[in-house]
Amino acid sequence: MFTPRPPSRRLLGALAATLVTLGLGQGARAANINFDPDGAAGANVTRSIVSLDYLPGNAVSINGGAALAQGQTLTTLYQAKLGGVVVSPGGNPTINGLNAPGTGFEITVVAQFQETVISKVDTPGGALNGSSNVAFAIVPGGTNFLTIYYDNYGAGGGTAQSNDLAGTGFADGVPILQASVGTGGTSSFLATDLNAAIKPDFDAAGATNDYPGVRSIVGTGGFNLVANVLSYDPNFFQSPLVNFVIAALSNLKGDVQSPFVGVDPADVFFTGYNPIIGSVNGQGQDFQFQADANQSFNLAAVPEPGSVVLAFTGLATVSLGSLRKLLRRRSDASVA
Ligand SMILES: [Ca+2]
Ligand SMILES: [Ca+2]
Ligand SMILES: [Ca+2]
Repeated sequence: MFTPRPPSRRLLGALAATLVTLGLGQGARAANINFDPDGAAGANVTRSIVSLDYLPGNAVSINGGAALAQGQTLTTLYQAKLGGVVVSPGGNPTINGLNAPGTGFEITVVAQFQETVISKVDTPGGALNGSSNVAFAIVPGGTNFLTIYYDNYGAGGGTAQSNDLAGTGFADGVPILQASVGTGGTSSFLATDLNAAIKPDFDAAGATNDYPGVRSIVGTGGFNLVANVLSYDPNFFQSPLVNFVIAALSNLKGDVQSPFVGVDPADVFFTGYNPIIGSVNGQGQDFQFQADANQSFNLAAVPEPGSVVLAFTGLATVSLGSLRKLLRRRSDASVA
């Protein structure tokens, strides 16, 4: 099995510096990007897209279960497959072969990052309710990466179409974008039935309860990851990417929620991690939840000719000033 290697610290440091000097320092701008879902070699055409629209996928916060406490930092894993693209002015064009069983191709996203509990408000409630409202900040450190794969599984070659229930096939094929999950992101979750004696089934997705006997607390939330692009394949991403936002924000729509209703809970994550949720998800060690995200992009801002001229003028002024100072010191020294 191919396990994605997290980018080295040195590379991340270099990236951060580059972002400040080239991209974010000059104000990256949100924009449509040109995206070819099967690369230059595949039959699908390049489109100007507003966002990548992922299908509901799986996330797990390790140690995010019953013992979750304010100030705690925990690791979260996320994996999902692309369902389509959103174009402007509105629409989801058909992408031929995307997720076609056996014969097609897929685009999958996997991420690992750390988050810290910045607030946790528990409300006792009555016999049925009892709520907990938790807010997180995405923090640097630990193993941190986000990778998008293109996998032409229909062509053979030993890769696999991803399987949500098994949790397999998400980190194979060809990496077409590598990023680090940066600071500035947030996430939240509101659990609403902590006191209920009988919790709903953990797996209410599809025709089958694949986790008989396992139940879950009920709640919804959202996340908003800001990721910095380390590298990308220009055969797929045909715009100068700087960073992007991958978000599942609509609490009402249940973009983040448990129990699972729109996708089967994964047995294992792409790192090989088996969630430890116990008999009630959210009351054991880990917390596993459904996450339905969209990804929108920021492009490098092209500096205007005027600002470049000003910058050079500024440098010239400093240099001339230093020169004058130096000359003055020399003449002072010669007087003394
Ligand atoms: Ca193509
Ligand atoms: Ca795959
Ligand atoms: Ca199921």
